[in-house]
Amino acid sequence: MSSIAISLLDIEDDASECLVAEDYQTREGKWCAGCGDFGALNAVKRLLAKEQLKPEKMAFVSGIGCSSRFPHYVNAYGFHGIHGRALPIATGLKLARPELDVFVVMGDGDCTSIGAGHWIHATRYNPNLTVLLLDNNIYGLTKNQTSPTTPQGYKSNTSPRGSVLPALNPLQATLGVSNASFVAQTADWVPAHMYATLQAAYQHTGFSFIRILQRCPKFTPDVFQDQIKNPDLTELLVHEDGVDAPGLERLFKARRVHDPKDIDEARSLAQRTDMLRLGIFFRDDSFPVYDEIRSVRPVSPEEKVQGLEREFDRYAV
Ligand SMILES: Cc1ncc(C[n+]2csc(CCOP(=O)(O)OP(=O)(O)O)c2C)c(N)n1
Ligand SMILES: [Mg+2]
Repeated sequence: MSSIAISLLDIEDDASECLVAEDYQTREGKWCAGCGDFGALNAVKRLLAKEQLKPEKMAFVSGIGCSSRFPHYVNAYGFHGIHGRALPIATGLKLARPELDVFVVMGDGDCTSIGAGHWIHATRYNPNLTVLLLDNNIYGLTKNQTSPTTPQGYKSNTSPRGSVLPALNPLQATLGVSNASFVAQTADWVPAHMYATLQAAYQHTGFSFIRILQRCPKFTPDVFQDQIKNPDLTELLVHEDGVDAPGLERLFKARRVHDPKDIDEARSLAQRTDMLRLGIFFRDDSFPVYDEIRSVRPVSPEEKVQGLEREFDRYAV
């Protein structure tokens, strides 16, 4: 079930070498034609090239799902992990190797269903991770089961008469957690916005949570169709501390100035369903970051043995 994907191209450690987006891809993504995961991968590759990140200095951690195939395609260290467990794996990695840039890729089932407990606590721990939730509103890999984010009434193999509950809103849930420090929403069909959002998330110090609305042409082809066809149903959140990209103002007429420091407005906007909102809902760099306050000091084998002996002595009878 779990496997480790290590994919480093043989790139010489030459400071003068400039990597382009294509240098960060190892092979063609194995997703269906029209899957939004392709767009997310492209945006990530652009980010890595913009930041000139070294493949050997970053890691991509995922769970299990179509979206979790991501690490196989990125030229970096990768851990294609266990369903729902990407966040604790990534948190442990960041604690042990703070010098690495750690990215996490999860599906909606991965993050908001089996991994929900980890999601809440990772948000509160606020480790310095860039976290992508690829939300196609369905379990894709296992072929069409209702997930927590499936819209009410939507039919699937597990809910043939339609999902009975209102969908869980990942933005609302994340914004409700103490110490949540960065929450944004973007969409795979607005690549310029997705790229700008990834850049802002990467630059944020702490748990940068991005919900990427992701098309699944196979099992949820309808869920985002209205918004894709009619840009007037989408409102961009804009601010000097938010994200924007050239040309977006021509496509999206509805723009709202929202200060990402305003948690009350962020929560109120996240729960509204009148329009689709893209942008940074909340960000605050001043919150405690777990890997900074609890950094793990490297321990030598001798120190480990001494520590064990101390503990054995303590419990000796
Ligand atoms: C512990 C465990 N439970 C269940 C599964 C089966 N399983 C694999 S992927 C998946 C859901 C994938 O959906 P999602 O996380 O939304 O990712 P997507 O495929 O839609 O990208 C499930 C239930 C598993 N691999 N491991
Ligand atoms: Mg999914």
